[in-house]
Amino acid sequence: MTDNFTTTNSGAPAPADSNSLSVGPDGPLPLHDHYLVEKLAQFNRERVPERVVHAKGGGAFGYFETTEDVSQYTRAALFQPGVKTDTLLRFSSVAGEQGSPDTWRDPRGFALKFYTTEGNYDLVGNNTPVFFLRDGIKFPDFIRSQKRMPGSGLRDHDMQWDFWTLSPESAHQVTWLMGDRGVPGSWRNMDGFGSHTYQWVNAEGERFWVKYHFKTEQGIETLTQAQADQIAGEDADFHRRDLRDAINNGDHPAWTLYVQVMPYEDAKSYRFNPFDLTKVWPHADYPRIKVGRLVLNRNPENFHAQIEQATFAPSNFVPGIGASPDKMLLARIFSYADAHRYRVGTNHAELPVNAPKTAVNSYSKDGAMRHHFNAADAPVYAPNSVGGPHADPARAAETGGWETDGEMTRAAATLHAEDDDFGQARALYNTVLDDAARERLVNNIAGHVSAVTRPELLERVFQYWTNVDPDLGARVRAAVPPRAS
Ligand code: HDE
Repeated sequence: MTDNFTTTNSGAPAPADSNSLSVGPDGPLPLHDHYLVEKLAQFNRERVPERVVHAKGGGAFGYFETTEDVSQYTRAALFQPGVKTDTLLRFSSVAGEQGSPDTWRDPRGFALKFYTTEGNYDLVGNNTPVFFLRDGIKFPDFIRSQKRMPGSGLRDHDMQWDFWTLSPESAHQVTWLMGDRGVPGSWRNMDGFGSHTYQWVNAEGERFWVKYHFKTEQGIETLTQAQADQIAGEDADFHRRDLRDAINNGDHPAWTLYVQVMPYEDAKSYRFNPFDLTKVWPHADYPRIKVGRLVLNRNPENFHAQIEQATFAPSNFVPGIGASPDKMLLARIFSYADAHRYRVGTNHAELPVNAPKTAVNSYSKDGAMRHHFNAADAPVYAPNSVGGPHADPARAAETGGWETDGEMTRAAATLHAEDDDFGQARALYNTVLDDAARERLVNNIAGHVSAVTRPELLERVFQYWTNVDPDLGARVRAAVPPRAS
């Protein structure tokens, strides 16, 4: 067996593993000990900035197989019957930093990359079908209210509830968050959602609105607050470890993908604004249609290279799939690629984990860490008369998008007949939860609200929950220990 000798980063034999170069065994260290310098300098540069949100997570590779025929709704190659597509799925929590416990109460990210034959398609969702906000302009404020106070560096329940009670549109998602689904038993035992409304376009150019539902085949499992708190103290990486071990043991988790499909014209008159991210489409209105199956069967070989540096972007669409007038989605379409250029680098899409399986035939060039380059005589501009790539004219003619007009304005979206801030949270509380789940919801809220210090804020919290449902409001008020005045 050849010896396994250490080298420098430039491949030369390393001079030593345990001793720096010195003048005599007891003397000073000369600056030209480039190997000592290389080791220390490389060590200082081992981190890329963690994700400003969704920093803690884990993931695995797998495949998606389209088992049904949904070609009447979309021409996307990956969603044609029988097509199997490699995937990467990253799970995450939202507010915690890289080292935070997996079992903190939080929504979970469900970021899915499909390496399709038409380029990468990224569906970057959560484990809940809704979100706290309707307009991305409030997102930085929302996330800051869930993280750390500028002075103390501590998280603060006053800050969280101040934001939520002043943003009533958050009520549906906060009800989800404070309920059982706020702490999944594992990433394998939770559902995933696209959350937003997206657009599918079929081969004839007909447009449809869709919502994605990934139903876990492992069954839903959740942790009580007490279980979550105990595990947080014992194993901060509880979910990450569970996924890694399951796949290593050949226990490959799977989800069945369904979509709800709304005919294009229905959107205008539907009882809810179908593009409002704080709302679901009741399944009785638009039943779920089965599409296929997602399986995770391969762990990452290197966590930094394949998970920490993985970049998912809602802007990564493929033909037959597009955006919708959901203001949150439209803001995300800018933000993610911007975050990746900053966090991982200009050429992040060239990293193996982010690179498409199809050829990149673009005029992008140079920039830090550029790896791919075109032929020496390939033109660097378009239009050109020397055979460089040009856009397929058929693409420009593709339908997609939506008709719209009106004066520029800053205003909330037009309300539909049943649009409000609390109705769907009320329906969740009264018709989806059973008595035991309602009891746990009350206790979880009361436990979290008990750390609120400002009396007038506490009154706003009680009113917030009373607006969801008077019974819930009364139970929360009764469950929160009175404040010493
Ligand atoms: Fe994100 N979000 N987000 N988000 N988000 C990021 O991208 C952002 C939103 C979600 O595993 C960031 O690379 C804006 C909704 C997941 O790598 C950032 C808005 C949903 C992940 C960002 C939202 C999500 C992110 C942070 C309001 C569910 C992790 C670092 C318009 C439907 C993806 C990064 C992964 C990550 C921006 C709201 C899910 C900053 C501006 C709604 C799963 O770009």
